[in-house]
Amino acid sequence: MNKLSIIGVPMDLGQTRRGVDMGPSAIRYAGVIERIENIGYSVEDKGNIEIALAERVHSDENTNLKNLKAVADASERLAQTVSDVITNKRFPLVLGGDHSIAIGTLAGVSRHYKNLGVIWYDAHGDLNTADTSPSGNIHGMPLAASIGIGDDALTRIGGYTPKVKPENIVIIGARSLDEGEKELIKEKGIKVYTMHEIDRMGMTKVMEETILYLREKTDGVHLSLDLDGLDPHDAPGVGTPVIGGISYRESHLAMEMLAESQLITSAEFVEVNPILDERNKTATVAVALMGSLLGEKLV
Ligand code: Z70
Ligand code: MN
Ligand code: MN
Ligand code: MN
Repeated sequence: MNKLSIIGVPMDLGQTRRGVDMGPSAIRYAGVIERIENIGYSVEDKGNIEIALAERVHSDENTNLKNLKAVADASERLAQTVSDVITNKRFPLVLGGDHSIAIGTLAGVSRHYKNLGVIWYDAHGDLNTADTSPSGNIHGMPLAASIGIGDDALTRIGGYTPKVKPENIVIIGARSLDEGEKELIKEKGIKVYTMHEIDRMGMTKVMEETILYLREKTDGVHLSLDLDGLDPHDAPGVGTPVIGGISYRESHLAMEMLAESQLITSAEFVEVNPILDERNKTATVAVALMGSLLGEKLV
């Protein structure tokens, strides 16, 4: 595929820190369009999905899920936009925004595949529900919602559930999982490479196994990359940094191996928070990783 569409999602309603809504601007400022055009893609920027202002959203007393209705509403519109991009035979590249946007992205992507695979590159599992969440933040729930677990308002975006089968998911970089998430991982048989496996096996082997595993099972693979999967030294501009993460170089290697595999059919880069960043470092890292993912060559 040599045509790509950028979709910005200035979402900050899935968590409580301000600034992550500026992620799409920071990533554009870091030169994403030119970077991808230079690889040889025809790039269209579809602008941003409209997101309600946090100051104007009132919490619903019937649920502990923060901003549930506003997140669900944005997810529906994002799903439709992503789906239209794929219908037009373009590669959707979604820029967040907090990770709750994956609910909408996956709802749009999964309409087009019978056996969608997902790579969840993240320090967290994002497998919470209203019952297990320590925070009520929906950005800790998108993977659970996508396998059909959680509030109907989140699991039924687009009118169907589930979006992804648990056995088609690979989590990479996990190092901060809540108890309920650990139970769900075991119960559903979700494949996880924690930091322990990355240290022990090396990123090369982790990616070789991931690619082999998903190639057999799936007819398309979505990459959902949370910048907090990287070590905070390399990606400081995130709301919930967790030390001991994946390095910049390991991440480039992972993206280059995904490019070689030609497995990835859609991608999103989330949780870039320019207010917490150091001179737009994290957005710049995100753009560099997008370059490698999309086939940029060093020589
Ligand atoms: C915690 C929760 C989370 C991202 C933090 C944190 C979840 N497990 N997700 N940052 N991207 O509140 O559910
Ligand atoms: Mn906002
Ligand atoms: Mn996440
Ligand atoms: Mn995370």
